[in-house]
Amino acid sequence: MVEFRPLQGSFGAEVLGVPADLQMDEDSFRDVEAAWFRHSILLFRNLHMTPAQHVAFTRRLGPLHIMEPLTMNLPGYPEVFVVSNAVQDGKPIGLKRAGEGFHTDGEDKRIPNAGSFLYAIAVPPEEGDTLFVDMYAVYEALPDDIRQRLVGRRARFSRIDLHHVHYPLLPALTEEQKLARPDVYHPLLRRHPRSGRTSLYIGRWACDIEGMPVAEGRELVAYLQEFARQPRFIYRQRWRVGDAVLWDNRCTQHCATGFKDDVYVRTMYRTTLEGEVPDMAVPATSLVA
Ligand SMILES: O=C(O)CCC(=O)C(=O)O
Ligand SMILES: [Fe+2]
Repeated sequence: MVEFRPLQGSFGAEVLGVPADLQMDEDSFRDVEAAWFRHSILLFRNLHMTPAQHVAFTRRLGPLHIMEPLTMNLPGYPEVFVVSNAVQDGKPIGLKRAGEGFHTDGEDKRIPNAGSFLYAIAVPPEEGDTLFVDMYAVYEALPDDIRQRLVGRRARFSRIDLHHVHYPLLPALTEEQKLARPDVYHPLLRRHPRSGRTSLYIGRWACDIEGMPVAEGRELVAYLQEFARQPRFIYRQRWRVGDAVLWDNRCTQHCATGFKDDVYVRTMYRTTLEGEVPDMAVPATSLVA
């Protein structure tokens, strides 16, 4: 029987009683999926999955997204994106220092990714944790006056404006790259299509707020980002080899933390779910009264 052991209140659960290759019957799978919508992140331990099994499990949750360019994906498995500092035959096997900064995957795209499933292949003996933020809890804890200001609002997410801030060591975006990643607007209060719950939807590519003076929008975005970083909303995943975390990008944020990457190797395989255009939540009157 599949069981779920809560990680931090209702946020996150460890899944017990599933096969190590995650190939399970339909009833078990439905239990796992329902628990995912209840807890937003699921931790699996001691897995032994081939890349094909990793892909097969994720595909049961929805259509998969293939990360482009394909240079950072596992050879033969375009659905498996590699986060790693390892170098093989003089070539990096994956993307180094991915996701160091609170974000939700694909937030800077018109159609952000619904979920991601990260599997630990090699981990350093210390550090290299991932932080996950419960954005339902953040929304519910916001001061009333702030929540009121967010109703009906969308934030502007911009790679173009923030590329040099988040990737100071990378070359500037070319005109072609800018055209490929235009600014997008997403509702700040997002309704989850499956749980029906409202979360604060924000991440590191958010700049300012549509229809608000730029400085005021910037200040509010900075306040929200800061507010969401409080330890009471955060679960810290300390990775062991064989761990995998399935997270919901619609109602969580995450942040990779550093480690001694000149000393240790850290390699993670990630499958990514396609998503949908975010829905704006119309908050219950009791919360905005
Ligand atoms: O490596 C990690 O801890 C997370 C990296 C990340 O942001 C991701 O895979 O989406
Ligand atoms: Fe990420």
